[in-house]
Amino acid sequence: MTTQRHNWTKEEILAIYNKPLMELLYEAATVHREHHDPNTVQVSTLLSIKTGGCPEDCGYCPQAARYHTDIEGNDLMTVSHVKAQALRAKASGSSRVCMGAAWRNVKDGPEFDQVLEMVRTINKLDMEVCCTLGMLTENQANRLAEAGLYAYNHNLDTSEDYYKDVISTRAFEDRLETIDNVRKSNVTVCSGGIIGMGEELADRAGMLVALASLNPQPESVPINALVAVEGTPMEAMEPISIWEMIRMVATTRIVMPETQVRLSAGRTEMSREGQAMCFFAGANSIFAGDKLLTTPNPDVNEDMEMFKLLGLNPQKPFTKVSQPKTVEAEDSELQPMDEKPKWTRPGHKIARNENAKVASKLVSKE
Ligand code: SAM
Ligand code: DTB
Ligand code: SF4
Repeated sequence: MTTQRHNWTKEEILAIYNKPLMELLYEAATVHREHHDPNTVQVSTLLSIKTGGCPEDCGYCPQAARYHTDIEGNDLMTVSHVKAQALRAKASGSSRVCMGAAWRNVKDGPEFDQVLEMVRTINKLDMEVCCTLGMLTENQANRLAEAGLYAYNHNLDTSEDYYKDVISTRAFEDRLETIDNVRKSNVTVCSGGIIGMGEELADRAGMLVALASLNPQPESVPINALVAVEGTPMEAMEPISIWEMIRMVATTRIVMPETQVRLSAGRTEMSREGQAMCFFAGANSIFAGDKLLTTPNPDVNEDMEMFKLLGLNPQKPFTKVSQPKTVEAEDSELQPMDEKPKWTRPGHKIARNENAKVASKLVSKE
């Protein structure tokens, strides 16, 4: 079985999602341990550098100018304000700052230059920098890369089929094009979606098909639960149950074993027990800080207490180590084990790091 399989079908993914819960958890936790340290969780802090007034019509979003929500719009933040916020985030244990702008797309000019300066500034603080600024050209992606951007977030949000029911001002294809532009630069891809927008299970599976078929798969996949904000077309949407989040996280982990699965919007509604099950099912990243972009998020101190309770450690910046891959290969290609990572199941053969060619197609002996 290859580590990154790009030809998952919707039916296969639905079958995984609908497994008896204990089977699903066991399978997801097993995949998780083969590729990640189960006790390490990456922590990102969101910063809304340009809030509100967006021309798009994303049905879930409180920042769309056309909806009457309570959020306070702002102009682009100054670089010094961003630096101060990044320092706070670092002091509270975050390894990454993710800057969001309520833009349809990036426009070349002084505002983009200011964002590039923000990226350079945070980079100098020895933190990973992520941006989510809407659609990007290849040239803009390269300029962000040169400034030191680590990741670009651009969510598919839902399946291609359901996309038009959620957003009419751009198409699913446009999202894929931006992701492709990011992929051509050396910035890592962060792309995921939202559950609880009235979609069918088949749409959740469809979104995972689209994400998993990206080659390579995104380095990180945020799974958001809809935050139903008054004034948006989705204000009256029923909240999802924690079991749906656990199933979605577990399924994402199984179909994208190497990716960092981020438990994103919606954590204020989740108990510690619920979040613990998500971490067990393969979530290994969160957004921390008392605000997401415009809506509330758990208090940092409460998150750190939860980490302590669960024995989780925040990941240090720039330390993501991909675990050896598990694919079909001849036994003869394998080198003897040097040292087995403590989170790898017994019976799995591990390649020596120096044997990079073979390491990229290691074997799982089941
Ligand atoms: N404007 C850029 C864009 O759309 O790509 C970047 C910012 S946008 C707010 C980033 C992501 O936040 C969206 O793609 C969506 O997945 C998520 N998001 C926005 N509003 C949300 C809500 N109410 N609940 C959950 N996720 C939400
Ligand atoms: C992502 O997938 N979730 C984050 C981040 N990427 C940019 C944003 C969540 C926003 C929730 C609604 C709000 O706070 O405005
Ligand atoms: Fe604008 Fe992004 Fe919100 Fe859509 S999700 S309305 S593009 S800020």
